Amino acid sequence: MIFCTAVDNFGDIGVCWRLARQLVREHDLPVTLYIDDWDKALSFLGRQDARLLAETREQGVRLCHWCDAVDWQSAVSGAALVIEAFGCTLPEGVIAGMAAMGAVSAPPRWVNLEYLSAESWIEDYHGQLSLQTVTHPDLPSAATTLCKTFFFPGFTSGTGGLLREHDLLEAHKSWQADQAGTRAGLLQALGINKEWHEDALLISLFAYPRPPGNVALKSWFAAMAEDSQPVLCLVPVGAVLADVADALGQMQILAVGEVATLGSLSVAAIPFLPLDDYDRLLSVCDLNLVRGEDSFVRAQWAGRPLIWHIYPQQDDAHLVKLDAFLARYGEDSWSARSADKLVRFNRFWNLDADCGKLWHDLRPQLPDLTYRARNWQQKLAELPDLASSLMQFYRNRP
Ligand code: TRH
Repeated sequence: MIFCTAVDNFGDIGVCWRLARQLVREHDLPVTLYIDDWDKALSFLGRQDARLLAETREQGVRLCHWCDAVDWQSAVSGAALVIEAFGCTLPEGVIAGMAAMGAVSAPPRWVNLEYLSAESWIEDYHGQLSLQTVTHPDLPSAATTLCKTFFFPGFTSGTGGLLREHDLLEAHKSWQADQAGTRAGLLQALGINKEWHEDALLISLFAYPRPPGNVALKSWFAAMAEDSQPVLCLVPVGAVLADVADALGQMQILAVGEVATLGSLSVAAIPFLPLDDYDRLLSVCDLNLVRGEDSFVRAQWAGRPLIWHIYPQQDDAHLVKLDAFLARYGEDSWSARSADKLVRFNRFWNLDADCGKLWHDLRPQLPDLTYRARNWQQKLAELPDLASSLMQFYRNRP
């Protein structure tokens, strides 16, 4: 069983759904995924037809609405593994149900799946236990102790690794083997005319909206407008389109399928793609701007240079996480020149600073950065994927 609260946006649902689907497909487990924001989950999965239902099935996963009506004690009985995603608070009935199972035989394994970070401290906390004493009137004994394990995704062998389906890298390989064909097919399906993309540098832009001004976006767009080569920037529909309109000096927000131009730059609004189509888009772009957690990981599997808009946190805690990632991403054999440009652009992007000059420095480095991004992808692929790590932990139960 997986429990997911949708804090905001789509990342929490995206990660939980991807994990659930992989546990079914590749590990043959029956999986139930409880999600509190039912409407958001269904719209993410394109399953609005199930809006009035309390549960449905999708690709072998049992999807359930996490709501007050659920009898949690019976829902959890028989579960072998309970995953609370991102420290969401489990319903009391689930805890009591697990404790009741523990009082008579073995309780389910209980895992708190944490957020992704490249910081080195997570290796110390990955796999750590927390003991919880549960008292409940329905329990046969006065108190039962449950044990929760903290599970951290990450970039090193001391962590749980990253979500990666077993056939993902093969899929990228075949999309990229005929890059021009895949790209043309995708853009045609999106209704984007050939005139916009032949010979253009292709960029995907998935980012958070910012307070009025959006210096980073404005300065970057202005710099791309001056490029000697055409650029096509694809923006999946979302709140950032208001910033895009502002950066283009337009009053109207682009509707899906519309293209606007500013010098050498063309910007197209595209639909929010189904998960697997989004992978294909990342695969054939020359540069991907991604955000949050899941799209950030997917861009790394695509083996293309990326700019990461990290989820902003209080007291700028996210900047520490950003630097920890950039330090890992830029280490090893990176040529100082190209890595430095990418690292600086990432920092300026997150600080909402002027990215204009940086873009002119970065663009010529993209071929080298593509080569580096592929090496990074290969290095990450040497680690076990997150679902397999979880399975190993689960099977090694005492
Ligand atoms: O949407 P995000 O910003 O999500 C999260 C949440 O805000 C969460 O609360 C926070 O904790 C976390 O970031 C760090 O970004 P993310 O994680 O990339 O999630 C977006 C999901 O949407 C991801 O699964 C990829 C998917 N997606 C598509 O399926 N199609 C698309 O066209 C796009 C742009 C994304």
